[in-house]
Amino acid sequence: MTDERPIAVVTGASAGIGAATVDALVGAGWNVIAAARRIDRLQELAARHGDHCLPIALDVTDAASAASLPQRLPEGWRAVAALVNNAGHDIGGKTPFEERPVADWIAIIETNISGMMRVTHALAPALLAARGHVVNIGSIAGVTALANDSAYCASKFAVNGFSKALRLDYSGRMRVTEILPGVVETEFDRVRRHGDDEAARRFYAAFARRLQPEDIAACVLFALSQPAHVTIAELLVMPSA
Ligand code: 8X3
Repeated sequence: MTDERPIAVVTGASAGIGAATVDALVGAGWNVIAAARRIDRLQELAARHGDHCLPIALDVTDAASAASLPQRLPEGWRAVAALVNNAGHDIGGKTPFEERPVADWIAIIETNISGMMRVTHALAPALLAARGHVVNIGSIAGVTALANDSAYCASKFAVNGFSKALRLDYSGRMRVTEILPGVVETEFDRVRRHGDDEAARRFYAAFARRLQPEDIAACVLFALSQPAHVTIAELLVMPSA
């Protein structure tokens, strides 16, 4: 790869907001490393983008997988200038706290906050060298409590605190943005409900309007497209009705 396009890493890139973000960034002139656990699911996405998308296996809950990410990048893909921390889930969520094993709740924390920290830590040297940009996908659940979603809210409030503090730590050296979406229509809810399509359909149908993954990808691109003296700190994004 010899072109001068800037390089971004997107986690959780195999579907939903992650895949839409890969599409948007490649379309806007980035080369994108699309990272997710299931590399087979990244192949179709990568095939759409030819040389401008590199699929790579990444399990953010696996310390070795995250820590080795920079070394696993091929030459020409190592000067990462942006990281979009999108990997996250709410498996078992929308359930009263006592009704599920605590391990389920801790698994949400493990992916949504520990995973985000692992990948950010691994890529921090490259991002600092590039005077780069971290974009964390938070949630409205990071500033407002949602009923029966205590672990998810805890994880997203943590993402909000992590993002705010990281922005201070790296002021002048690296930009940090948090995007906080309201309800986005993806496979997120079906995964949350262990594949129950009908329950997911009912959940999204309860909202008059839902955001689409492309709406959030456009917000990521907006944040990344600002001139160097502008930091989009937080974007709270809601469906219009
Ligand atoms: C999105 C949370 O409950 O709107 O982060 O699907 S929910």
